[in-house]
Amino acid sequence: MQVRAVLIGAMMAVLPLCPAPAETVTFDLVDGQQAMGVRTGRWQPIKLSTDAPERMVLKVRPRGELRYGTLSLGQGARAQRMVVVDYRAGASALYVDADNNGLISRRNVAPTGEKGIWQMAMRPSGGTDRRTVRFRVGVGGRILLYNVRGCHQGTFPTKEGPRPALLLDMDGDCLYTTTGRDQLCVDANGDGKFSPISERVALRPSVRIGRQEYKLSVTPFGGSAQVTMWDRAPGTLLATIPLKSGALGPSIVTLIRDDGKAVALRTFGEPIELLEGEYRLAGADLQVTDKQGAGWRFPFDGNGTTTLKVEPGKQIEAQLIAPVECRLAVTGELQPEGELCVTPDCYSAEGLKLGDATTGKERRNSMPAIAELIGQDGSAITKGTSGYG
Ligand SMILES: [Ca+2]
Ligand SMILES: [Ca+2]
Repeated sequence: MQVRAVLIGAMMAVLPLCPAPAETVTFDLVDGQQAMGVRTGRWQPIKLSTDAPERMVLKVRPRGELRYGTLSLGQGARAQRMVVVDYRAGASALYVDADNNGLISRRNVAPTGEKGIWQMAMRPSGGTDRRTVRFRVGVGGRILLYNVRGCHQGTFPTKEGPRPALLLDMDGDCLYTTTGRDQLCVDANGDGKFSPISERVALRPSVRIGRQEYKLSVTPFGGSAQVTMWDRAPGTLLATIPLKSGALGPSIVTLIRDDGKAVALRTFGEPIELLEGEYRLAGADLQVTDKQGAGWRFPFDGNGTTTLKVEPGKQIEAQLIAPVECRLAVTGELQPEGELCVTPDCYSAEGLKLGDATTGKERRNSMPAIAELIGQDGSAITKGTSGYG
């Protein structure tokens, strides 16, 4: 994908040039099973195995079958700590290597709580606050379930003033990250509740709460956040899908903006207005008419690796979905008397995977028109399977 930035002087003149100031807000740990009516600490599974880890010293006498798993709390190499379940139906014991020294002794036994729930206070790696972690064994003893009790509570700036807010660690690693399932709740309308649609959102570098968008940077353990109210300004994208020959029909390229919003691009070869932000390619559905007049359809999907950065008052130009390259993938398993199938998978430069191309109503395994689509080195790429007896 080639991107070129062009400044549009006329647009710059009408756009506000001073960004809103960032505000630092603080969040405090609330060690409760509920905060403002929201349940904290979702149960997370840890897979248990009967294979003992290599570096482990066991100084307890097992009464049942030992099963091992890994709990990850905090950040860095020391985030992972071993858990050992001495499994006996109805009378299991749990050991947690909370101090992370690879040694399991009587000191590591988790206190038995009510309803078979163990409870231990632990400091996540790299963090300062001790967290209450609760455990229970799943039915059959193949998984251990745990939850980290509590969340972080603070206030969040809105145009109507500060509003109550919560940070929720939804994946149980004691960290607030923008790549996982963690969430932010802000009672923007001040009714004492968090609307699940407009006031409870996935934690991302930019979030929309109510009608306002914010840029957001939260410290890993949730103590504070930098918050900037943000109104996205428009920029311009000139996207092209280069074809060596043939003609592009009505096609769609799907982009996912940094706030998770999906945008369908349908205009190619002429500039269109898009709100500023980082857009990631997430799919495409191209319709191409080849030189013989036959119509082809090329579906792409997957998680594109490259992003388009649309900046206010600027135009970027981007070539999309070209070139396409092949990688060999082994499909299926080699049976004793069977055959091994090797399939060339085709990917766009952005990392999108080409699905089965179709022409007319017919579904085909080979795609002679693909060379027309990529047109970079002129080599024909066909998609099919080769067998080895
Ligand atoms: Ca988390
Ligand atoms: Ca509310």
